Amino acid sequence: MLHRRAFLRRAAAMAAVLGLDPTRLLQAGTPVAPSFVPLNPSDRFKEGHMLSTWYHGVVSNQEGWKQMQAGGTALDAVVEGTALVESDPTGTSVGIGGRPDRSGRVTLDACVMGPDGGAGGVCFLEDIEHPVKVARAVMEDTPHVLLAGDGAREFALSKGFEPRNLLTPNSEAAWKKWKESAEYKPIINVENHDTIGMIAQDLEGNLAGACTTSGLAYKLRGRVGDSPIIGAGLFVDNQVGACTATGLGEAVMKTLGSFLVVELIRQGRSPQEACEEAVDRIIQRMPVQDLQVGYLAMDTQGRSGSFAIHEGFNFARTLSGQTEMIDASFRS
Ligand code: SD4
Repeated sequence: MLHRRAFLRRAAAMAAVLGLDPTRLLQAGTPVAPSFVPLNPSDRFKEGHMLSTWYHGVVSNQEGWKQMQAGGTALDAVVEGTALVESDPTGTSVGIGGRPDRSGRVTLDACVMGPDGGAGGVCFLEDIEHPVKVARAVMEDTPHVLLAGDGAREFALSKGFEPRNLLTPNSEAAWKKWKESAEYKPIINVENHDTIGMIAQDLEGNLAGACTTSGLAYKLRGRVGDSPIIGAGLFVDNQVGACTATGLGEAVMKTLGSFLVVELIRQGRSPQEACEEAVDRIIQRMPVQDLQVGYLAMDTQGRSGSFAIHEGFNFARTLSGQTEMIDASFRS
């Protein structure tokens, strides 16, 4: 272990090299990047703030606002808001109507996080309309965070969720047509852009988030994306902020994108700066011409941010009950 005096000497020398005030390095918890301003805990926003990915985010946010008006928490808002989208058979990558894997079976991923640091998720789940509600049950009723496949299905049934066929005639027809050429190109903007990620801050100022999807259309059987993975598709820290991701899950998982965004906000970046940096982290690591990723983030003070690799990512933002659709800015 480094002796304290040696540590102080080393810190002072490092500060001299970097041209920093050495006392800053020695204060516990001082951010290394001095130009960013940490959040002030007393500035919590308490008028209701919601961000949801894509066009169907409007419906989710409206439901979330209804929940909040009726005394619901941020967790109620995100679970009930995203559950509505899961029930919409016209959506092609969430719940009912979600495109199947290449074997023709619909498999779903979802997770939730609450303000107390609780987290729950399900992945590779079949036959259940509301994976987001099962994720909430995993969080609230088990000591675990993530249940997969048959185990997740059995758990859902034990909780009273009814099994049902999620493959709609439309989805089945699209899958059969795809099989004729069976060309699998996971270009997110073209094939698959309905995942819903939703983050919210309620009237008490508490944060929560949910993310639910059927994942990539015609994926390999067993493929799980970022959406049920805490820190990848979703991350919430009630002291700092929340983030959710949409797009090619593999790129988000390799950079643990949502955790990264929240961590950057903790260090003093605005939600916008944090989303941009997380997108750049992907761009620095892999070729991105055929992949899309978008992040949505908020902090505790009612500020929001959004950023994508390419043009085309949009989202719904609700502040104090007023909802608008916004086109995210992008890098290329
Ligand atoms: C996945 N991230 O399974 C999801 C897909 C998605 O908009 O977000 N589509 O990789």
